[in-house]
Amino acid sequence: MKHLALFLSVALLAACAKPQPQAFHVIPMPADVTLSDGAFPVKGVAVAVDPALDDRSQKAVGRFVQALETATGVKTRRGEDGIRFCFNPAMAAEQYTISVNADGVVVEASALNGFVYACETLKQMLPPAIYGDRKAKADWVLPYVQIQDQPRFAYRGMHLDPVRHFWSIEETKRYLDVMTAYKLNRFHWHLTDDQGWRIEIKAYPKLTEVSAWRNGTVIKKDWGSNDGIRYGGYYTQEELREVVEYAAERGIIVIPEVDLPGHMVAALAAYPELGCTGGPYEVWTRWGVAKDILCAGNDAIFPFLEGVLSEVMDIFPSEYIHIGGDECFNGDAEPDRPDPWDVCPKCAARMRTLGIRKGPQAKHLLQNYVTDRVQRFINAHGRKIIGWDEVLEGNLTEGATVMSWRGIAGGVAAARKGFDAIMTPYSHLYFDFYQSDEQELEPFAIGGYQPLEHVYGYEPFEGIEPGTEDHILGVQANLWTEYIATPEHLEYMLLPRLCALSEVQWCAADKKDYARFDASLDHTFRLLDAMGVNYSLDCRGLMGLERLPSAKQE
Ligand code: TNX
Repeated sequence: MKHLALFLSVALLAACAKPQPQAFHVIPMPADVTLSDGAFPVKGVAVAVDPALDDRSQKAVGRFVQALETATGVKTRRGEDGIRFCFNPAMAAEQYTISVNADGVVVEASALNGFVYACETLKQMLPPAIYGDRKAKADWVLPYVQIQDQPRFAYRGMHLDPVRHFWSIEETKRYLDVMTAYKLNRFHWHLTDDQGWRIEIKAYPKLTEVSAWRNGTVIKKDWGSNDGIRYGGYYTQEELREVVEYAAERGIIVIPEVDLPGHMVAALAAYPELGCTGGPYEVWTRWGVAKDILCAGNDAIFPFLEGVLSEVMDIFPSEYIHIGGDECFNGDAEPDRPDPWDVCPKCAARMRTLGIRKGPQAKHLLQNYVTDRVQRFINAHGRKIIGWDEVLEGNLTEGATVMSWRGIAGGVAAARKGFDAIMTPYSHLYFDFYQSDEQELEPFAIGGYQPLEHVYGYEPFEGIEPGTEDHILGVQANLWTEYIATPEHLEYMLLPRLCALSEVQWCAADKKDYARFDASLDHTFRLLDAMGVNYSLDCRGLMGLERLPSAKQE
């Protein structure tokens, strides 16, 4: 009896001594997860990489191993008895599996994205310090688990506006790092607008000499004001290629946007002959919607746009090139001035040639003409266009993809008409909006109110006509930066809302669970701390006492 008691207590002690994993906090939650008791230690673990992995996948695995060595402070070794990365050609490109048991860890995928996502899932199952850049004391174990995972949507995007405020290459790479951690795969880079031009175009040097710089910036919404500080910047083609490669190594495609024919005042400041009035124009110093746009009646805009887009397509290998198309009419800065296309003789002549009759549709049909010509040029180079949902007004040419931003209506209509669409409605996915309803305590923002749970609650198929869902390629959030001037503030607006976005993009609708997501937030915050990126603690909407757990319990 004594012996049995001794045996039992030793067994109990042994069980207790067994490393225990922490709770499962992976975001976005993988499709299938089966946890079991036990954990596999990974400090100084053996790593084996299947030589069938392509170069970028090997590199991605290498970054994971490096992170593990840095965080644990111990080198890994080669061997089959630890973590094995295996090539499995039967799997889809973004799919992966992870198996952890007493024999070790087996990761399987068929391509870069699968391996990148498997590594991020492994990292999120480890202590958050794995995302840091130094050795940390922690329980370096992986839970026994079987994971099978793949995304719901193929297009999982995040947008960034480097025009209204400029973000360095290093800051942009950090943004991409955050996207990688949450398994996003499209970076929509809004590189041109009224307040600046950010792409070096060799054929049009004035775009960087003149258009990249503005004479000051409006202060908040005091429209007559100007801070008097010359502001601007641009990316050289070499830097742009560096970002494309950095993203590609992480399974992210960079989609550049050249916004046309509106949001072009910066370009007009350098090449005023491309506008209806001939200028002079100044790179805009205020926010809002400008009246002046490219002149649709002037043939010279096409060689200009083709020259710009040729260089853009050379830099960016993306299948999709975003050509903007938003807010061409009813500019708010000069409410009493007519739209230039309504009064421009060259535009009137173009309308006559095209047989466009006067009326409310005329301007939209003229915009269709510009979009169509640019689309044909892009298609002739083997690429496709994406346009903001205004491109759908009138007659959009087959093969275009619509980005639905003014709510979901654009996406619904696009899918009904047989166009592909990306959902990015400003009702849910505008990260320049406030996250807390106590706005006076928040950094100044454009307006709106999109707390974390609201973002999380977005269902991309809601409102989409049954049978047309296949046209919804995916989901993206936008981060416009009129009122965001520092990297800390940028990250504050981005996070943790991007984490909520990632579940909208990745998880099947029945796998989403806000309570479970919310319960992982503390882990998420520690992970972001380790990455050294900023985030909002007030993202749950309510601030002050009501947010404290003690107050909740009462
Ligand atoms: C609308 S979304 C715009 C941008 C602004 C943004 C501010 C879109 C296609 N156009 O030019 O920055 O609102 O939220």
